[in-house]
Amino acid sequence: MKTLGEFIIDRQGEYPGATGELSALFAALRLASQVVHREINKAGLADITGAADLENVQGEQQQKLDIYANDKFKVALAARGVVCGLASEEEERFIRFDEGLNPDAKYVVLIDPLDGSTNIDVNVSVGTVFSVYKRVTPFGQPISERDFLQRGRDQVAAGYVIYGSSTMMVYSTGNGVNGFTYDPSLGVFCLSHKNMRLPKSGNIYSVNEGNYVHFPNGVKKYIKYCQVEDEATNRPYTSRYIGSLIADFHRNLLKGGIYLYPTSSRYPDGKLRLLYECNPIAFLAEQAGGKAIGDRQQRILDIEPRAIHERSPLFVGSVDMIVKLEEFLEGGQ
Ligand code: AHM
Ligand code: MG
Repeated sequence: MKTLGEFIIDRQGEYPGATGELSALFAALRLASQVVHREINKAGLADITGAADLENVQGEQQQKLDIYANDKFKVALAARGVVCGLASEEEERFIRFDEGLNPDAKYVVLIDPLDGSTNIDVNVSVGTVFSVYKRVTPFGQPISERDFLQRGRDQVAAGYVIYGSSTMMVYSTGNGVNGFTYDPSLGVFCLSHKNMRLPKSGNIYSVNEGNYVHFPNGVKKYIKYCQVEDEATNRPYTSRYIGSLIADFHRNLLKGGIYLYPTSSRYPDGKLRLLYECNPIAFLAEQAGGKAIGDRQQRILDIEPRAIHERSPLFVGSVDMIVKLEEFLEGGQ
């Protein structure tokens, strides 16, 4: 049995000149996620569920655990000395750690500390999703927004923690995807899913169909295609939607499937945030052999970001299913 810590040290040897900074960053993510795991497991017993009577910058109601998780990841990442700045779904502006604390740190992190947090109150899976880049601002100069507004293809690492029936961390540093299951009795993440591959095709589609009437035509037609009977292509597909991006993606990563969050009248630009939801998931999907596109069929990882909290439609999953969807997007407007 290999622990996450051992795995990271082994892998570091494969990168000549590695300084251990990325390993330290992962140690921070690991520690914060263990603390969040502990807290989530008390949901229902302690007074930690429900709304916090605060809104985030996007006008969304913050949950108590959103704020808790944000604080834990922020503190853990600041403390290791390897991160110069953090952008979070829960913070209006990026946070600087380069003033005094970590002036020479080379990484920036973008994070949704607790995604799908309304699922907490009903004991359904939630997650943390993160993205890591090298700063572009020269050392010695104050970091700026452009350190965060990098294209997804420039990610150094990305991953998520899923707090499900068990807690797992799944990540990639651009050399495949590996998954680690947390053993709370030992307090360690153990390598349980080596070199994860997204099946080339599948029979699961995941979308909030309640918004169907507001979807673009191509997406509507694709959903109908998923529902039509055809033995050769294993249709009708099965519909599975948890409403927690990480849990929906995780299932599809293991089983094969497609996740869709298109534009709708409520969310004309899509709901998911490009920088700390779409990009890390797209990076993992591609690293596992899958595909991730936006509504103009552009590769998610090639989108030039304009704002930290910018949204994007997202279609991600098994490559054959995304290619089929593209036919509908092309013809469907
Ligand atoms: P959040 O970051 O505020 O939790 O919202 C993101 C979540 C995703 O996890 C999930 O896929 C999506 O919102 C569900 O949205 P909807 O309820 O519109 O289907
Ligand atoms: Mg989110």
